[in-house]
Amino acid sequence: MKVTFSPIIRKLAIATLLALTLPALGEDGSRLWLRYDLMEEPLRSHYAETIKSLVAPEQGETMAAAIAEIDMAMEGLTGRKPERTTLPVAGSLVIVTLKNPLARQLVTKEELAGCGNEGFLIRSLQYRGQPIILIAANTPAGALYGTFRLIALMQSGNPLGDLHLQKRPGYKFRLLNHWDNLDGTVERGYAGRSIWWNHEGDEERLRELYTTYARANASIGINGASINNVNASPQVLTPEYIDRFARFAGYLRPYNMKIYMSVNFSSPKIIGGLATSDPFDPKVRQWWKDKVKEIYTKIPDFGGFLVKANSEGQPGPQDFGRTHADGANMLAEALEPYNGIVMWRAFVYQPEGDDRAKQAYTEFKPLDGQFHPNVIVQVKNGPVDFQPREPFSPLFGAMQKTPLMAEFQITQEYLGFSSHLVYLAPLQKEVLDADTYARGPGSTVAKTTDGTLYPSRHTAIAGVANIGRDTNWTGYHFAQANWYAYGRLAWDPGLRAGDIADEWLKMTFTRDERFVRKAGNIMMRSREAAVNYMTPLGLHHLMGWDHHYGPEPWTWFEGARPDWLPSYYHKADTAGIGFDRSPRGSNAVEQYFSPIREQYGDPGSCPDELLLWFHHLPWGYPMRSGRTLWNELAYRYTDGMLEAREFQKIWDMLEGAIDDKRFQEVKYKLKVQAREAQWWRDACLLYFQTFSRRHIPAELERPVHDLQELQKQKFDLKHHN
Ligand code: BDP
Repeated sequence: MKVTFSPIIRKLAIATLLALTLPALGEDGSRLWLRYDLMEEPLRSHYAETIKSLVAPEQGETMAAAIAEIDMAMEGLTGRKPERTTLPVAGSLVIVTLKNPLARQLVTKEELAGCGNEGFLIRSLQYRGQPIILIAANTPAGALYGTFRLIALMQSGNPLGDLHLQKRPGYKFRLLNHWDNLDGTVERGYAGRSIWWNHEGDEERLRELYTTYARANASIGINGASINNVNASPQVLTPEYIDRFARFAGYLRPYNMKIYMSVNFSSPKIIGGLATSDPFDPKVRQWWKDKVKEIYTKIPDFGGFLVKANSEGQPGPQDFGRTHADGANMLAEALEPYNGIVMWRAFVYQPEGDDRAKQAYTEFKPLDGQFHPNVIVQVKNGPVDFQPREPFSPLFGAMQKTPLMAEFQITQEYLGFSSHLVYLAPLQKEVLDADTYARGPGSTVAKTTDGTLYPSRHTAIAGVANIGRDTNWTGYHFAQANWYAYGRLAWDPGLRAGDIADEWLKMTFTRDERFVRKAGNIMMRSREAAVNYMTPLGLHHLMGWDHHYGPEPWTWFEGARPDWLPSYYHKADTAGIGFDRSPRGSNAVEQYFSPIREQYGDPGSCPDELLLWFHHLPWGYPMRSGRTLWNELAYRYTDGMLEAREFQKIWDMLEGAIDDKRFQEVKYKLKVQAREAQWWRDACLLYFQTFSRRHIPAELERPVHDLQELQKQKFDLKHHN
């Protein structure tokens, strides 16, 4: 029998079908956490009732951005944009800055003083007996951040009944560092080519791209980005490229984001035609002043320079017998009249040093107090180089007269690229919360950098971006969480990693409680799992030396001295394993304050997690767990591997809770991760086994690969790259 439908029913059916399938089809990750899909009841009505109209009387592009955002969010979440009214009525959302007379009726100047320049308050209030919601700030930027926070509250399903929120950022400059090259490649980028460079195309599409980028950053409070690689091409300072920077600055400006530039110290010679780039040469100093003036003519709110100097072959002031301070101060002087800043990196790496972990402190600590006030020294979170786990850099707390900023890596250079799910907020928290004891107990890294312990005009934090041209921006849906969490922590280092994960999951996937709990559980376990299957117990640099992907504990490092080969970092030998940084060894522990110095310096009190970072110990060394060191190593590797398998099992339980496209994509990546966790474990254990001359403990599964197989994998990987 042929069933026929009336045209109206047919239309309705098609519409319903489209409504049901479109969001799912559209779940390609491109909307990040700013997915304003229709809320279910009763929340939908609750939000629609609570925000029926909008009072936002101020002009300006940042206010306009806030208004556009709340319109978009309300339309998406509730199906209806708020009406615009001039005066608050029942159900109005009022967005104002202190400048506006209405603000002064609703909030006092003193109350707003606590919000600083970029903070805000959100309150449920009565206005002439009518319930309203107020977002108030001292500046449009604060109003924009408040608007995004209110939207996030709705996206994560919070009731809007009784709001009383006051926030201000922990750091003044909250930056992303893009390591993007002008040819469009991205150094250590795993999400496709650069969104900034060599990306010509339809102007409208590009505007949309940069606007989404800026919205995403504003939604988490990031207020600046350096958009070219720290291994900087001098070309960025040519008029042609300055114009491009200016164009990008225009896209980001409404969202309170400033543009920064990485500069090459040899620029005066290379593009300026000068005989030298010596910072003491008057012509060189003038060249930088003129350049900076040219930049500010085109970009009045330009943020400043980021500099990698005398590191990994980059030029710098030491080439002319000058110090880092001499170099930084020359640039600072040029930027000072425009309130620009210099972020001078302390990542100085010359392979010939005796212990790489000591180098930054050795070079920078003596310069404390010599930098101009608009210089911030940018210090990688650990003393070496973004390893899965490092102790905090001893420079934190040690430079007391120079503002320091922490640099984290969001792109997963040493943590499985965009193939492994590794949620980085626990790593960042571990560092920010670490106690340096610089001013006694409680002198956390956060407090030594956010102005609490050493008041300074400038406080800042940086994250190396994981963003590229991939549809989902970061190469992996879960890598978006690392961008998100970094921004949230830069705004408020006191937030908890688990809370940020929950919030992100709700906004990005679904508010389904079971999903959030289980996926959040994977996220919170993921970093420790990766540490265990890659570099447990404080080991580091066991990966391939050039590509940094996959295990190569037998690796040799370019430029390393012959006597380092092949195990400069892990020092495995027949007697034991680990880098002795105690007073008996390189004495890197001396760079820490007491009692950290003593605690780390003695294997009896050094935490297991950092044991082999600081000590070379015999294979039979008795661990706290009751195992020998060798057994503990095998145990941890196996544990990491089993965790990765467990993540697959947990994820599989979540089928149906989210759209199938993203579910399957994550499922596939988790499979890759689990396989590679085993690859890491087997390669490292088998390799160390040859030194330890020990058997893999009977209770643990034996590694499956033999050495020949390992060699093959090594070649496959190199070949592949
Ligand atoms: C290392 C990266 C290298 C960067 C360097 C840096 O491998 O690509 O240029 O850091 O931070 O980890 O400058």
